Amino acid sequence: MKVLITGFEPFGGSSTNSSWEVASAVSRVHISGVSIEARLLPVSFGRVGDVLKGVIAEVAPDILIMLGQSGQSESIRIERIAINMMDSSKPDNDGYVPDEEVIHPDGPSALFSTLPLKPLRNVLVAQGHKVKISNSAGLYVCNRTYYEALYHLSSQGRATRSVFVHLPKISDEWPLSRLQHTVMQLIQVLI
Ligand code: PCA
Repeated sequence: MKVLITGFEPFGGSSTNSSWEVASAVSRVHISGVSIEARLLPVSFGRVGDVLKGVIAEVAPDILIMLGQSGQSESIRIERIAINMMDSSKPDNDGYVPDEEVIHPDGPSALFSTLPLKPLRNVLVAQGHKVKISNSAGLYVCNRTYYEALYHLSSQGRATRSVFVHLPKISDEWPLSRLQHTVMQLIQVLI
């Protein structure tokens, strides 16, 4: 069983990104019969799709978990939907600011996670983790990444099941160990 877990480089003037801190920490944990590969993604509307396709081809995962940081979030958000749109008032790390741009003109308006999210959420909540299902990953680079993954995997006919998860910033309430514990549990439930 192969799990690919992605995180992002810092953006918006921060020096760290909780998604990469967690992805790299989780990939160092050993679970028998499971390989967990972590890869770093650029916060770039223009480049993230090709980088993601490259790592999917390289790792050929059974499960793809994409992590992103959402500063405002009070809980860990399991994202249900990716929207075929990019829009932002803030530039990405290449200085690009999209204005209501479609990601794939031939793609559907929205694509959905290929994992059973409610059972996953229910198990994690029962274990005491603070997680909820979210119906919007925003329209910034995380949403683009999620859409790209779901579009690419389905057009390639790959059986990889995937989900995007937004994490809060690391803080006193959300130390790295807590975020890591929830993501590790999420992987345990999925495998
Ligand atoms: N969060 C951003 C992009 C990279 C990240 O970690 C987002 O929510 O779109």
